[in-house]
Amino acid sequence: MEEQIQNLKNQALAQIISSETPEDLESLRVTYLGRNGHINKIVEKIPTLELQQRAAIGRMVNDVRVAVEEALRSQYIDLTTQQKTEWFDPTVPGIIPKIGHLHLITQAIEEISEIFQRIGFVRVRYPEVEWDWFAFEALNMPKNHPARDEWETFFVDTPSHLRYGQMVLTPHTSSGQPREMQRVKVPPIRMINIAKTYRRQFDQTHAPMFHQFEGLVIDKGINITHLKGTIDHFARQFYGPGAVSRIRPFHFRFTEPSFEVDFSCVHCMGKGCKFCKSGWHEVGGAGMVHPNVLRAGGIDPKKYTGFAFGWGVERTLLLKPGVNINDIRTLYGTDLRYLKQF
Ligand code: FA5
Repeated sequence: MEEQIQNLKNQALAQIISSETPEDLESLRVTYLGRNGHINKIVEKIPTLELQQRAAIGRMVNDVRVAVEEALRSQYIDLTTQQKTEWFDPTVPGIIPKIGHLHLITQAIEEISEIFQRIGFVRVRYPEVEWDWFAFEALNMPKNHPARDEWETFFVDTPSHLRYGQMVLTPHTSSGQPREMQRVKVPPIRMINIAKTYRRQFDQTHAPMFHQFEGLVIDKGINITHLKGTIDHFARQFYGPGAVSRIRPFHFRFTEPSFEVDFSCVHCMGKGCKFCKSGWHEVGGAGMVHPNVLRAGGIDPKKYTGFAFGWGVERTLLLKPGVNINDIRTLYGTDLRYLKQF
């Protein structure tokens, strides 16, 4: 009986090892391990054996069952992985993994932050969803003031705050001015607030979501020359040594006097060319912080003065040579042919 079991094991393992397909293996499994298979046939005979033989034969049969199961499993793995690797051609060139990079707006934001941080500005972030009070009221634009229209604001349909009014999507980073004054409390303040901003605008030069960067400096004795020096410094650092800025009189409720800020065209350095028409590009506004805004932020306008500026990141970026698009919305597209150039 022992010899018969040993022969059965050898025969089963030999057949398993030489089998060539998973289907062959399945038929061997039925032949040896199935209900009417060879192993069960021996098991059925065990009760007919002498008492002292039964335990030893039982153990032997069990060892054979385990060996056959293990051989079936390992041969199956061999056959199936062999089938897959059979077609592997090591000479086929590999697939180069796609490596991404920061989006060019993010790159611009990092560059802008670094330029201002090097001259002592502190980067801060204020909410993308803001209260009316910070976006307008504290900036000298009382309720129903027509100047608010300029900001084509998205209002959030939630109950108003008792003190801060309605919830809005931040229409400009100037809302960071009163927030920063309240945070710092006692000047000096040198803030650079870069954030997403939202307006109900959509055309070649306007996106409903865009980015602004807001500078705010408050201290004793701050005047327009500090503002102009800071703007010129930024122009040289961002566009190159020859770049200059120009400020033109304008009106904002939250600065007095107020200006619009232009940078010289990098292609013609202010002479006028096909990229700029007049030699200049407008990037945003600036001015000396209005006393009412200082008061709203808890700062005494008799002791302190300050300047502020707020420019569009995208507009500022588009003036760089090489960016070369005539529709701001391209920046938010997913066309990798454009994006991967940067
Ligand atoms: C303001 O938002 C003022 N808060 C700027 C300011 C700050 C003035 C501090 C004085 C002191 P204005 O609405 O002009 O200003 O927007 C500033 C710049 O944001 C624009 O010149 C433009 O560069 C950019 N901008 C405005 N709207 C859009 C838009 N829809 N898409 C892309 N860029 C925009």
